Amino acid sequence: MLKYITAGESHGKCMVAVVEGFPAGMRLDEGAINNDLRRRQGGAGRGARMDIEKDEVEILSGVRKGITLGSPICMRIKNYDSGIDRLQELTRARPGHADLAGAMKYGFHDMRNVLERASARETAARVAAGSLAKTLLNDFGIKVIGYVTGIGGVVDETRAQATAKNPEEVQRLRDSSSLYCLDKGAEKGMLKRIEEASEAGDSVGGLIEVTVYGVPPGLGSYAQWDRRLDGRLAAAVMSVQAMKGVEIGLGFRVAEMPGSEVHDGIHYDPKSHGGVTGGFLRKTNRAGGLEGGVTNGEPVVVRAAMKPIPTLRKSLESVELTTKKSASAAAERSDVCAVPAASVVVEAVVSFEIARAFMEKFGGDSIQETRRNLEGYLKQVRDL
Ligand code: EPS
Repeated sequence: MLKYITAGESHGKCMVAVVEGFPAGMRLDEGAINNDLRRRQGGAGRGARMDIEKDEVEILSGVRKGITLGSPICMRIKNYDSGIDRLQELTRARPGHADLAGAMKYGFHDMRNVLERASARETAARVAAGSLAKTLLNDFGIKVIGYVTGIGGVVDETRAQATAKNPEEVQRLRDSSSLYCLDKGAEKGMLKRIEEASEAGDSVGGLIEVTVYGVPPGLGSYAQWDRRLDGRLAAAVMSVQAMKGVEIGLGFRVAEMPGSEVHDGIHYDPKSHGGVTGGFLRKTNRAGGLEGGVTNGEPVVVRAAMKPIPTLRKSLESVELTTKKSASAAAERSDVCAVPAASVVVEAVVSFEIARAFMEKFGGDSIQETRRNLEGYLKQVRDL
């Protein structure tokens, strides 16, 4: 089974991702991983730490002459701001961070022991793993694109059209925006909101959407609760630091609308989807590409809500752990808005989960074997 773990503290020596179960025979695209790492460091609203770090992946195992071997792939990203043992104690928990809950759980008096691992710095390792998964998916014509759809209450209302546009156009729009947003007008309003928050010593959250194009039908399963792909995607996305909500397709809006306006009618055109769905198609995609926890061949659409970064210059109320007296929360250096960066992380975890479901369905120890299995299955779908 395809899986990964990460290791590393925010100001330790490095961040590490180990990917296990990756098939042999794939050309590993180090440049693509580094490009995603660079994107994760960017986006307007980032703080001073990102001027220090220069995230680049070093591949330590699982690859020979640029080709995967089927063995675990270990990837390391160096931390330049790495003085973990010299950093001062944290005894005034920051509301919204893992500080206090983590201190109670592990019995730490110094909450730096919590924040170092809870920090979103860990997402650099997740992006490396997700980017690797994305290379695998690209090989099979599946494209995963994450973009920002809202910041601090300014929402890109045009975003719903992303699924109708072709993926190249969506990626071009995303990559030409300083906030990884598809609409210039909305971007302007979002930038203003970040500036206002920055001036006020505050922070802002936002909305992220990820669309997966070219997914074959049949990933995930309705046969058991923990095989439903919508549930697995939701868990993966919710596990990203600062996420507070996840939606698939119409998401929460389904609760307000009648059934006749929620479900996607079924049509048939043998030429649709390049034959991947056996000719079945939908003219709408309100289900976000998932029915019964199984992909139906339409683009998978996942949305996430990110809370504002909880480290504020304008400190929140807290309690000093030693004296138990009221004190303002520790005001560490921080980002004002990390929504663009988080869109790269959500794109990465969605990519990994789709790749995991893809490998579960088609299996194979080598890419060639996986491809044979996929082709056999697509013939079965066409002959339905
Ligand atoms: C983070 C706090 C900041 C962010 C960090 C996440 O770091 P520092 O405490 O060193 O100023 O910059 O994000 C990253 C380092 C990163 O690579 O994204 C936190 O507390 O979660």
